[in-house]
Amino acid sequence: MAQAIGSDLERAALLADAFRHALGLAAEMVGATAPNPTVGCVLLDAKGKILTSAAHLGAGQLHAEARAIQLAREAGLTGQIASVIVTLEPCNHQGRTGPCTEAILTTPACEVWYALPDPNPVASGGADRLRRAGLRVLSLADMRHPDREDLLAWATRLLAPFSTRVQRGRPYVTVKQALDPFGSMIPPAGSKTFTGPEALTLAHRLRRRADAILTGSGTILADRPALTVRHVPDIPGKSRILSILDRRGRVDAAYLDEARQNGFRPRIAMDLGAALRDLAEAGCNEVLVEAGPALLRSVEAEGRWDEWVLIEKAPPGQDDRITITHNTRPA
Ligand code: AOF
Ligand code: ZN
Repeated sequence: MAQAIGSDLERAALLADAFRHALGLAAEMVGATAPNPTVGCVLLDAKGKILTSAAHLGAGQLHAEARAIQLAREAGLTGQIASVIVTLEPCNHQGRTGPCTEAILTTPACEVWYALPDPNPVASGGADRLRRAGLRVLSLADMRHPDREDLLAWATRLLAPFSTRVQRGRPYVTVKQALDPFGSMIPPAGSKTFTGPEALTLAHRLRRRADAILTGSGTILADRPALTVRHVPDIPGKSRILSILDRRGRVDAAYLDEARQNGFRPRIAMDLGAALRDLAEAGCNEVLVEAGPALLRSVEAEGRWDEWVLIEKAPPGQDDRITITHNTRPA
Protein backbone atom coordinates (compact mmCIF):
# COMPACT_ATOMS: atom_id res chain seq x y z
CA MET A 1 0.00 0.00 0.00
CA ALA A 2 1.17 3.54 -0.74
CA GLN A 3 1.92 5.89 2.10
CA ALA A 4 -0.90 8.30 3.02
CA ILE A 5 -0.65 12.03 3.37
CA GLY A 6 -0.09 12.71 7.04
CA SER A 7 -1.36 15.22 9.51
CA ASP A 8 1.23 17.99 9.66
CA LEU A 9 0.35 21.51 8.59
CA GLU A 10 1.73 21.26 5.09
CA ARG A 11 -0.24 18.13 4.43
CA ALA A 12 -3.41 19.63 5.90
CA ALA A 13 -3.00 22.50 3.44
CA LEU A 14 -2.65 20.04 0.54
CA LEU A 15 -5.76 18.26 1.74
CA ALA A 16 -7.76 21.51 1.99
CA ASP A 17 -6.60 22.39 -1.54
CA ALA A 18 -7.71 18.98 -2.78
CA PHE A 19 -11.16 19.40 -1.19
CA ARG A 20 -11.45 22.88 -2.72
CA HIS A 21 -10.54 21.46 -6.11
CA ALA A 22 -13.04 18.58 -5.80
CA LEU A 23 -15.81 20.95 -4.67
CA GLY A 24 -15.03 23.29 -7.58
CA LEU A 25 -15.44 20.39 -10.02
CA ALA A 26 -18.74 19.40 -8.40
CA ALA A 27 -19.93 23.03 -8.56
CA GLU A 28 -19.45 23.08 -12.33
CA MET A 29 -22.03 20.31 -12.63
CA VAL A 30 -24.76 21.98 -10.56
CA GLY A 31 -28.09 21.34 -12.28
CA ALA A 32 -26.71 18.62 -14.56
CA THR A 33 -26.83 15.47 -12.46
CA ALA A 34 -30.39 14.89 -11.13
CA PRO A 35 -31.58 12.58 -9.73
CA ASN A 36 -27.95 12.09 -8.71
CA PRO A 37 -25.91 14.49 -6.58
CA THR A 38 -23.09 16.72 -7.83
CA VAL A 39 -19.84 15.10 -6.75
CA GLY A 40 -16.16 15.84 -7.35
CA CYS A 41 -13.12 13.68 -6.65
CA VAL A 42 -9.36 14.18 -6.59
CA LEU A 43 -6.71 11.44 -6.44
CA LEU A 44 -3.42 12.27 -4.73
CA ASP A 45 -0.07 10.54 -4.69
CA ALA A 46 1.84 9.91 -1.45
CA LYS A 47 3.29 13.43 -1.53
CA GLY A 48 -0.16 15.01 -1.87
CA LYS A 49 0.25 15.86 -5.56
CA ILE A 50 -2.89 15.67 -7.72
CA LEU A 51 -2.81 12.73 -10.10
CA THR A 52 -6.28 13.05 -11.63
CA SER A 53 -9.59 14.67 -10.79
CA ALA A 54 -13.13 14.27 -12.05
CA ALA A 55 -16.73 15.24 -11.49
CA HIS A 56 -19.83 13.10 -11.82
CA LEU A 57 -21.35 14.17 -15.15
CA GLY A 58 -24.88 12.85 -14.77
CA ALA A 59 -27.15 9.95 -13.91
CA GLY A 60 -26.14 6.69 -15.55
CA GLN A 61 -22.57 7.86 -16.01
CA LEU A 62 -19.56 6.96 -13.88
CA HIS A 63 -19.43 8.36 -10.36
CA ALA A 64 -16.74 10.94 -9.66
CA GLU A 65 -14.44 8.44 -7.89
CA ALA A 66 -14.80 5.79 -10.60
CA ARG A 67 -14.13 8.39 -13.28
CA ALA A 68 -11.03 9.76 -11.53
CA ILE A 69 -9.75 6.18 -11.16
CA GLN A 70 -10.47 5.46 -14.82
CA LEU A 71 -8.53 8.58 -15.85
CA ALA A 72 -5.61 7.47 -13.66
CA ARG A 73 -5.71 4.05 -15.28
CA GLU A 74 -5.70 5.55 -18.77
CA ALA A 75 -2.71 7.73 -17.81
CA GLY A 76 -0.83 4.80 -16.26
CA LEU A 77 -0.92 6.43 -12.81
CA THR A 78 -2.93 3.85 -10.86
CA GLY A 79 0.11 2.57 -9.00
CA GLN A 80 0.73 6.00 -7.49
CA ILE A 81 -2.74 6.54 -6.00
CA ALA A 82 -2.38 7.07 -2.24
CA SER A 83 -5.38 9.19 -1.23
CA VAL A 84 -8.91 9.64 -2.53
CA ILE A 85 -10.52 13.01 -1.75
CA VAL A 86 -14.22 13.11 -2.57
CA THR A 87 -17.10 15.48 -1.80
CA LEU A 88 -19.49 12.63 -0.90
CA GLU A 89 -18.95 9.35 0.92
CA PRO A 90 -18.14 6.70 -1.70
CA CYS A 91 -21.20 4.63 -2.57
CA ASN A 92 -21.43 1.02 -1.54
CA HIS A 93 -24.12 -0.25 -3.86
CA GLN A 94 -24.80 -1.50 -7.33
CA GLY A 95 -27.06 1.11 -8.91
CA ARG A 96 -26.94 2.31 -12.48
CA THR A 97 -23.16 1.96 -11.99
CA GLY A 98 -21.00 -0.25 -9.76
CA PRO A 99 -19.99 0.52 -6.16
CA CYS A 100 -17.20 3.11 -5.83
CA THR A 101 -15.91 1.29 -2.73
CA GLU A 102 -14.92 -1.66 -4.93
CA ALA A 103 -13.40 0.64 -7.56
CA ILE A 104 -11.26 2.23 -4.82
CA LEU A 105 -10.23 -1.19 -3.53
CA THR A 106 -8.79 -2.05 -6.95
CA THR A 107 -6.22 0.75 -6.41
CA PRO A 108 -3.35 0.98 -3.89
CA ALA A 109 -5.13 3.90 -2.10
CA CYS A 110 -4.76 3.59 1.66
CA GLU A 111 -6.65 6.70 2.67
CA VAL A 112 -10.05 8.19 1.78
CA TRP A 113 -11.28 11.63 2.79
CA TYR A 114 -14.92 12.45 2.07
CA ALA A 115 -16.71 15.74 2.74
CA LEU A 116 -20.16 14.48 3.80
CA PRO A 117 -21.88 11.16 4.49
CA ASP A 118 -24.22 9.86 1.79
CA PRO A 119 -27.82 10.69 2.85
CA ASN A 120 -29.11 8.00 0.47
CA PRO A 121 -29.72 4.89 2.65
CA VAL A 122 -29.50 2.62 -0.41
CA ALA A 123 -25.97 3.68 -1.31
CA SER A 124 -24.47 4.57 2.09
CA GLY A 125 -22.10 2.46 4.17
CA GLY A 126 -19.09 3.09 1.94
CA ALA A 127 -16.96 4.53 4.74
CA ASP A 128 -17.47 1.41 6.90
CA ARG A 129 -16.86 -0.92 3.99
CA LEU A 130 -13.53 0.76 3.22
CA ARG A 131 -12.53 0.80 6.90
CA ARG A 132 -13.24 -2.92 7.16
CA ALA A 133 -10.96 -3.38 4.15
CA GLY A 134 -8.18 -1.69 6.15
CA LEU A 135 -8.20 1.82 4.70
CA ARG A 136 -7.91 4.99 6.76
CA VAL A 137 -11.25 6.72 6.20
CA LEU A 138 -11.86 10.24 7.44
CA SER A 139 -14.38 12.98 6.81
CA LEU A 140 -13.90 16.68 6.22
CA ALA A 141 -15.15 17.32 9.76
CA ASP A 142 -11.95 15.57 10.98
CA MET A 143 -9.65 17.84 8.99
CA ARG A 144 -7.51 20.22 11.02
CA HIS A 145 -7.37 23.30 8.86
CA PRO A 146 -8.76 26.85 9.26
CA ASP A 147 -10.83 26.46 6.05
CA ARG A 148 -12.66 23.42 7.35
CA GLU A 149 -15.94 25.19 8.20
CA ASP A 150 -16.05 27.08 4.88
CA LEU A 151 -15.40 23.89 2.94
CA LEU A 152 -18.05 22.04 4.93
CA ALA A 153 -20.58 24.81 4.28
CA TRP A 154 -19.80 24.69 0.56
CA ALA A 155 -20.09 20.90 0.46
CA THR A 156 -23.38 21.04 2.36
CA ARG A 157 -24.82 23.63 -0.03
CA LEU A 158 -23.74 21.62 -3.08
CA LEU A 159 -25.36 18.48 -1.71
CA ALA A 160 -28.51 20.29 -0.47
CA PRO A 161 -30.74 19.70 -3.52
CA PHE A 162 -29.97 15.95 -3.46
CA SER A 163 -30.11 15.58 0.32
CA THR A 164 -33.37 17.55 0.53
CA ARG A 165 -35.01 15.20 -1.98
CA VAL A 166 -33.66 12.05 -0.33
CA GLN A 167 -34.34 13.09 3.27
CA ARG A 168 -37.50 15.19 2.98
CA GLY A 169 -39.21 13.65 -0.03
CA ARG A 170 -39.40 16.97 -1.82
CA PRO A 171 -36.98 18.88 -4.05
CA TYR A 172 -34.88 21.78 -2.80
CA VAL A 173 -37.22 24.72 -3.37
CA THR A 174 -35.87 28.02 -4.67
CA VAL A 175 -38.32 30.90 -4.95
CA LYS A 176 -37.73 33.84 -7.23
CA GLN A 177 -39.78 36.90 -6.40
CA ALA A 178 -39.50 40.31 -8.03
CA LEU A 179 -41.06 43.30 -6.29
CA ASP A 180 -41.47 46.88 -7.45
CA PRO A 181 -40.77 49.76 -4.99
CA PHE A 182 -44.34 49.57 -3.74
CA GLY A 183 -44.18 45.89 -2.94
CA SER A 184 -46.16 44.83 -5.99
CA MET A 185 -45.26 41.82 -8.13
CA ILE A 186 -47.26 43.07 -11.10
CA PRO A 187 -45.23 44.75 -13.86
CA PRO A 188 -46.68 47.83 -15.61
CA ALA A 189 -49.17 47.18 -18.44
CA GLY A 190 -47.51 46.00 -21.62
CA SER A 191 -44.35 44.58 -20.06
CA LYS A 192 -43.56 41.26 -18.46
CA THR A 193 -40.85 42.48 -16.09
CA PHE A 194 -39.88 45.68 -14.33
CA THR A 195 -36.29 44.81 -13.57
CA GLY A 196 -33.27 45.10 -15.83
CA PRO A 197 -30.67 42.77 -17.35
CA GLU A 198 -28.97 41.91 -14.05
CA ALA A 199 -32.17 40.47 -12.60
CA LEU A 200 -32.95 38.73 -15.87
CA THR A 201 -29.58 36.99 -15.94
CA LEU A 202 -30.03 35.92 -12.32
CA ALA A 203 -33.50 34.52 -13.07
CA HIS A 204 -32.14 32.51 -15.98
CA ARG A 205 -29.24 31.20 -13.89
CA LEU A 206 -31.78 29.99 -11.32
CA ARG A 207 -33.76 28.30 -14.09
CA ARG A 208 -30.62 26.68 -15.46
CA ARG A 209 -29.81 24.89 -12.21
CA ALA A 210 -33.45 23.83 -11.57
CA ASP A 211 -34.74 20.41 -12.63
CA ALA A 212 -38.30 21.71 -12.67
CA ILE A 213 -40.20 24.98 -12.73
CA LEU A 214 -43.31 25.30 -10.59
CA THR A 215 -45.98 27.85 -11.34
CA GLY A 216 -49.72 28.44 -11.12
CA SER A 217 -52.45 28.57 -13.74
CA GLY A 218 -52.97 32.29 -13.02
CA THR A 219 -49.41 33.11 -14.08
CA ILE A 220 -49.74 31.00 -17.22
CA LEU A 221 -53.04 32.59 -18.24
CA ALA A 222 -51.84 36.13 -17.50
CA ASP A 223 -48.33 36.00 -19.02
CA ARG A 224 -48.02 32.78 -21.06
CA PRO A 225 -44.38 32.72 -19.92
CA ALA A 226 -41.84 30.61 -21.87
CA LEU A 227 -39.90 29.80 -18.64
CA THR A 228 -36.96 28.61 -20.76
CA VAL A 229 -33.27 29.34 -20.13
CA ARG A 230 -32.24 32.05 -22.59
CA HIS A 231 -29.97 34.67 -21.06
CA VAL A 232 -27.30 32.17 -20.02
CA PRO A 233 -26.28 29.00 -21.87
CA ASP A 234 -28.45 26.07 -20.83
CA ILE A 235 -27.14 22.66 -19.76
CA PRO A 236 -26.90 20.69 -23.03
CA GLY A 237 -29.67 18.12 -23.48
CA LYS A 238 -31.46 19.04 -20.25
CA SER A 239 -35.23 18.71 -20.14
CA ARG A 240 -37.23 20.11 -17.22
CA ILE A 241 -40.60 19.33 -15.75
CA LEU A 242 -43.03 22.23 -15.80
CA SER A 243 -45.37 21.68 -12.87
CA ILE A 244 -48.53 23.76 -13.01
CA LEU A 245 -50.97 24.06 -10.12
CA ASP A 246 -54.23 24.05 -12.02
CA ARG A 247 -57.05 22.59 -9.99
CA ARG A 248 -59.71 23.84 -12.37
CA GLY A 249 -58.01 22.73 -15.60
CA ARG A 250 -57.79 26.29 -16.92
CA VAL A 251 -54.50 25.95 -18.81
CA ASP A 252 -55.14 25.34 -22.51
CA ALA A 253 -53.69 22.53 -24.61
CA ALA A 254 -52.00 25.04 -26.94
CA TYR A 255 -49.87 26.38 -24.07
CA LEU A 256 -48.93 22.87 -22.96
CA ASP A 257 -47.95 22.00 -26.55
CA GLU A 258 -45.77 25.07 -26.75
CA ALA A 259 -44.13 24.11 -23.47
CA ARG A 260 -43.40 20.64 -24.87
CA GLN A 261 -41.89 22.18 -27.98
CA ASN A 262 -39.68 24.24 -25.66
CA GLY A 263 -38.35 21.02 -24.11
CA PHE A 264 -40.58 20.92 -21.02
CA ARG A 265 -42.44 17.92 -19.67
CA PRO A 266 -45.59 19.63 -18.38
CA ARG A 267 -47.53 18.12 -15.46
CA ILE A 268 -50.62 19.38 -13.73
CA ALA A 269 -50.90 19.22 -9.93
CA MET A 270 -53.76 19.87 -7.54
CA ASP A 271 -51.83 21.44 -4.68
CA LEU A 272 -48.36 22.42 -3.58
CA GLY A 273 -47.67 19.34 -1.45
CA ALA A 274 -48.76 16.98 -4.25
CA ALA A 275 -46.71 18.90 -6.82
CA LEU A 276 -43.54 18.68 -4.71
CA ARG A 277 -44.03 14.98 -3.95
CA ASP A 278 -44.56 14.30 -7.64
CA LEU A 279 -41.38 16.20 -8.56
CA ALA A 280 -39.32 14.34 -5.95
CA GLU A 281 -40.63 11.02 -7.25
CA ALA A 282 -39.69 12.10 -10.76
CA GLY A 283 -36.12 12.63 -9.50
CA CYS A 284 -36.00 16.43 -9.43
CA ASN A 285 -33.42 17.63 -6.93
CA GLU A 286 -34.29 21.29 -7.28
CA VAL A 287 -37.41 23.21 -8.30
CA LEU A 288 -37.65 26.91 -9.05
CA VAL A 289 -40.95 28.54 -8.12
CA GLU A 290 -41.89 31.35 -10.47
CA ALA A 291 -45.41 32.22 -9.54
CA GLY A 292 -47.87 34.88 -8.49
CA PRO A 293 -48.60 36.15 -4.97
CA ALA A 294 -51.18 33.50 -4.03
CA LEU A 295 -48.90 30.52 -4.66
CA LEU A 296 -45.95 32.28 -3.04
CA ARG A 297 -48.08 32.87 0.05
CA SER A 298 -48.78 29.11 0.29
CA VAL A 299 -45.09 28.28 -0.18
CA GLU A 300 -44.19 30.66 2.64
CA ALA A 301 -47.06 29.70 4.96
CA GLU A 302 -46.33 25.98 4.55
CA GLY A 303 -42.58 26.54 4.98
CA ARG A 304 -41.91 24.60 1.80
CA TRP A 305 -38.90 26.53 0.58
CA ASP A 306 -35.13 26.56 1.04
CA GLU A 307 -33.86 29.65 -0.74
CA TRP A 308 -35.89 32.80 -1.40
CA VAL A 309 -34.37 35.15 -3.95
CA LEU A 310 -35.92 38.57 -3.69
CA ILE A 311 -35.30 41.07 -6.48
CA GLU A 312 -36.39 44.55 -5.46
CA LYS A 313 -36.42 47.58 -7.68
CA ALA A 314 -35.26 50.80 -6.06
CA PRO A 315 -37.83 53.59 -5.58
CA PRO A 316 -38.01 56.22 -8.34
CA GLY A 317 -35.14 58.69 -8.19
CA GLN A 318 -32.66 56.13 -6.86
CA ASP A 319 -31.16 55.26 -10.28
CA ASP A 320 -32.48 52.10 -11.75
CA ARG A 321 -30.86 49.94 -9.14
CA ILE A 322 -32.15 46.65 -7.89
CA THR A 323 -31.43 44.85 -4.66
CA ILE A 324 -31.05 41.10 -4.69
CA THR A 325 -31.49 39.32 -1.38
CA HIS A 326 -30.85 35.61 -0.94
CA ASN A 327 -32.64 34.27 2.11
CA THR A 328 -32.05 30.76 3.30
CA ARG A 329 -34.63 29.06 5.46
CA PRO A 330 -33.19 27.93 8.77
CA ALA A 331 -32.95 24.13 8.82
C1 AOF B 1 -23.51 9.86 -8.12
N1 AOF B 1 -22.28 10.33 -8.41
O1 AOF B 1 -20.15 10.61 -7.96
C2 AOF B 1 -21.50 9.52 -6.38
C3 AOF B 1 -22.82 9.05 -6.06
O2 AOF B 1 -27.51 4.80 -9.70
P1 AOF B 1 -26.11 5.14 -9.43
O3 AOF B 1 -25.19 3.96 -9.56
O4 AOF B 1 -25.62 6.31 -10.27
O5 AOF B 1 -25.98 5.58 -7.89
C4 AOF B 1 -26.46 6.81 -7.45
C5 AOF B 1 -26.17 6.99 -5.97
O6 AOF B 1 -24.80 6.82 -5.67
C6 AOF B 1 -26.54 8.37 -5.48
O7 AOF B 1 -27.88 8.42 -5.09
C7 AOF B 1 -25.60 8.58 -4.31
O8 AOF B 1 -26.20 8.07 -3.14
C8 AOF B 1 -24.39 7.69 -4.62
N2 AOF B 1 -23.12 8.43 -4.91
N3 AOF B 1 -23.76 9.24 -6.96
O9 AOF B 1 -24.40 10.00 -8.90
C9 AOF B 1 -21.25 10.18 -7.61
N4 AOF B 1 -20.47 9.38 -5.54
ZN1 ZN C 1 -20.30 5.73 -6.37
